[in-house]
Amino acid sequence: MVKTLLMLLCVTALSTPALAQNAATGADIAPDMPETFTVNTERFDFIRRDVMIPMRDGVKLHTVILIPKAAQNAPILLTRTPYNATRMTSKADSGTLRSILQGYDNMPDVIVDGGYIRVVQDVRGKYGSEGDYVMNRPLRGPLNPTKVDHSTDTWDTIEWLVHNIPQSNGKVGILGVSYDGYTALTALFNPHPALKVSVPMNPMVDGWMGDDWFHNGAFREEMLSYIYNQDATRKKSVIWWSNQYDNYDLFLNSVSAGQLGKERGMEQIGFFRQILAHPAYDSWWQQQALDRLVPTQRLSVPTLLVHSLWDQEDNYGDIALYYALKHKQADQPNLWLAMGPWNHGGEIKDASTLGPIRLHSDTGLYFRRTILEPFLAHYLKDDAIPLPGRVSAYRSGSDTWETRSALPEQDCTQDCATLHLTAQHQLSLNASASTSGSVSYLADPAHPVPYVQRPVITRDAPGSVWDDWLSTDQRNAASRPDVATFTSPVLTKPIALDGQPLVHLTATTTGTDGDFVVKLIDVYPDEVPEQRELGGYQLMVSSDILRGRYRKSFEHPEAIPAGKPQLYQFRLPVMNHTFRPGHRIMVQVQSSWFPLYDRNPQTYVSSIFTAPPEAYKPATITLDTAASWLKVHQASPVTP
Ligand code: PG9
Repeated sequence: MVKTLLMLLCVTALSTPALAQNAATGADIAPDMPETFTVNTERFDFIRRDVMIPMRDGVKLHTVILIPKAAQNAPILLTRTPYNATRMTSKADSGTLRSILQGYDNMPDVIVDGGYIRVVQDVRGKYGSEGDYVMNRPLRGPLNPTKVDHSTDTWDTIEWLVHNIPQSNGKVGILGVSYDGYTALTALFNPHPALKVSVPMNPMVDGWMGDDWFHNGAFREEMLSYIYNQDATRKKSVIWWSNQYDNYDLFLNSVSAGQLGKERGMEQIGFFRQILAHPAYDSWWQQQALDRLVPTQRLSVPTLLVHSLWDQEDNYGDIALYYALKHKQADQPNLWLAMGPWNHGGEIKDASTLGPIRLHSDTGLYFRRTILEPFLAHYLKDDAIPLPGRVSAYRSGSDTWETRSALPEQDCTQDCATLHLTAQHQLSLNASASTSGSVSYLADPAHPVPYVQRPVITRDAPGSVWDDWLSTDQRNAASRPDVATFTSPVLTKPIALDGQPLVHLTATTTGTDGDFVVKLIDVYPDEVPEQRELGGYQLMVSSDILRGRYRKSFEHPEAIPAGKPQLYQFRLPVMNHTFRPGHRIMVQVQSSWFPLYDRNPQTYVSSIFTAPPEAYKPATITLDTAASWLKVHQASPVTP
């Protein structure tokens, strides 16, 4: 069991009177516990302060401040979180800062070795903080008429910190993963002058387009448990329950995500009601998307966006934001990007493997030592050289780090590789190959394609493969009749692809709605002597889903005319991968990815959240291979 408590300096005993009456004899007996126990911290290497910092509206936010005893003129590293500041700063039964910071969203090597003062704050409405919680509280504006948001709360916090920590040098950096990366981004609005650097890692940026809640309109129903745990109570005191071990059964039996949420009483939760009310990309989503909002201001704080190439939760937003900033102004003097072969948050852990694949080194350590530490030190301590390149990118396949001035342009127009689908289930890089014909499959919502091998176990529960599902073997999918598979010949030379593949599918369906999942896959050679279990492994390198009703507009869904060819065009997540000689390139196309994404009934209904059981019908999907391909930037081949 995780040892917590230990760093809470004062523990108030629950027993009340100092002397309790002995019931039998009537005599007094002294209890063991003092009313308040004070931990002797003389031999700790840090000072802990638990404070309530007042915000401009009077609400006080619980903040843990950890100051190395040797600190003098030290910069502050701040994280603002909905995940319990006390838990995040109480991980060990030890008096050393390094042990205390072993918990979520801490990097003892960076923080302790760097001599930083560590500050972790509960956002308003969560755990020790006062006020009301709102999921990803929108910035002040049309969706937030109050005087406060995360940007003002960050400003007020920094103002307090720089005036109340005498050991600090008055410079603050904000950083964090996922939700805590989202709060690091919101700090960029009207930033406090003492905020010198922001490092949003795997931040949630646009919950509808491609981060936690939807991807291109398909709802991520595996996130229902997160919403339940996070939003039903302040301190996660009720948690998601299920009477079924396999989420595949649970979600199938519940018919729709809306129905399951209702069965769990989730209509009591404001954010769930918002989700039900906003299935399309309407102004409610648009007005809180940070890739739209951040570029409305000059990026004045040096910002390092950190992206995981196998991020199972937020693999859209930071890259969308990167391009949005670059489109606004090609030269962004305060923008940096690092991306590596990580799952969500993998960069702050040991990252020597990608799923079962052994990498050449601990890529998380490399990132922290050679990218993050110098970046922080340069802006917070003025004593190190700046990063050599604007983009530091790990090239999977060849296991190398690259330094570049920019990502390739978002939609490839130069040096592009086109991967053509053929009617013979081949994938051809040759523009003159014969591709005419079609490939069909039957998509049946009664037997959706599982996104991982069953049983599908709830994220965070023992046995769940959630963290690594993007790097799981795709062979199970390839052998299903409702997954169309297209494979290249065995490569004789390396092919290095990077940027965001653009999917261009032309298809008909016998239904009036439908989903398209496209997966770009590296197929390993049949025999991999140094790691035999990788023989024939099918590793996704970029994949995503498009809900067919949004093929023309994300805001205004439209039924699909049955039997009429339609274009389904969308971008896949960024990749930076070399397919090596002996490997093959594969594309898989399927119409469900369940139960990560809710099932499309394949009959057009106004909201899939309330689709009745009779709307779920099998449909035949036919891909016109002559008009179906993927296009992506081809980098010069890098041979390891
Ligand atoms: N991906 C998680 C999340 C971020 C923002 C909103 C909801 C969920 C997280 O890991 O924090």
